[in-house]
Amino acid sequence: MGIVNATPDSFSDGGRFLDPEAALAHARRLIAEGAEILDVGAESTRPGAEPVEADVEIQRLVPLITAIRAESEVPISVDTMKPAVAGAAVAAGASIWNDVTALRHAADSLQIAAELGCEVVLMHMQGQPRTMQAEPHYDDVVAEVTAFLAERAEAAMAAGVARERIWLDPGIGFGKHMLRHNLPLMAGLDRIVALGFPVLLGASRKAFIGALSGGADADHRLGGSIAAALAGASAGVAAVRVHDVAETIQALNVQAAIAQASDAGARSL
Ligand code: HH2
Repeated sequence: MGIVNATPDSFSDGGRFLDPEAALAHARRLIAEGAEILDVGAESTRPGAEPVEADVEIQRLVPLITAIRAESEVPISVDTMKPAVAGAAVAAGASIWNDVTALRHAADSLQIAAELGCEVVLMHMQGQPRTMQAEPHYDDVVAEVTAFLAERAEAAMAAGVARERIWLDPGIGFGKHMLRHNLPLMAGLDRIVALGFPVLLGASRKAFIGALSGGADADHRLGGSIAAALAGASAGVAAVRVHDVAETIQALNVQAAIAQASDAGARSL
C-alpha cells in the first residue's frame, strides 16, 4: 500500500503533495513502482496535528481519487475518520475506508461503513491524535491491542460489515511509547494475524525507527522501514503501508525468493 498524503503537515512528507497535480504525479509513480493499493489522506494524524474540516478533506480528496480512477484500477483506500469524507471518497471510486479510530470517531461510523459496503481498516489507537503521545500506558500492549481489534471487528460485523471486508491494524505510533510499546507490538504481530483477518502494518518512517538509529529524521529511515516491512511479512501481515514502494517491494521479493529456495532445499533433503 503506497501512501499519498494530500496534507500540508504530515510527519514525513507534509506539504509536498498538497497541490493536486503533485499528488496525482506521486500516485502515478507509486502505481508504476508496483503499489497494489493507494492510501490517500487529507488530514494528518501525526501527534499534535490540527483537525481538518470535512469539506476541506473532501475538496482535497475527491478530485484526486477521481483523477486516479480515470487512469488506473488500483484499489484506493481513504485515510479518514469522518463518515462524510469516507462516503464522498467511496462515491468517487475508493473501495477501502482506512479509519485510525476503528470506526469510533462518529456515532454513525459503524452504520455508514456497513451501508457503504466498502472494506474497512480498523486501527488501534490509544487516546486522540492531538494528545496520544502524552502518556500512553499498557499493562500488556500486545494483549490489549489484540483484544481491542477483536472487539472492534465484532462491533463492525454486528453493525453489518461483512467479515471478509475487515482489515486490522495495530496502529504503530498511535498512543504508543516509542520503544516500550511499538517494539513488543512489532514482535507480537503474529498474535494479531492469528485473529484471522488480513492485517495492515504501517511502520514506514515512523519515530521508533528514528529512535533506533541515533535520531535519524523521517527522510532518513528507509533502512529501518524496510526492516519493519520484512518483519511484518514474516509474521504474516497482508499489506504494508509505505512511503517507499519500489524499495520495499524489492526487499519483500528477495525475502520471498529466499524463503522459497529454503522450502525447496528442505524438500530436496
Ligand atoms: N499511519 C499514519 C496514517 N494513517 N493508517 C493506518 N491504517 N495505519 C497506520 O499505521 C497509519 C495510518 C501516519 O503516517 P502518514 O500518513 O505518513 O502521516 P500523517 O498521519 O501525518 O498523514
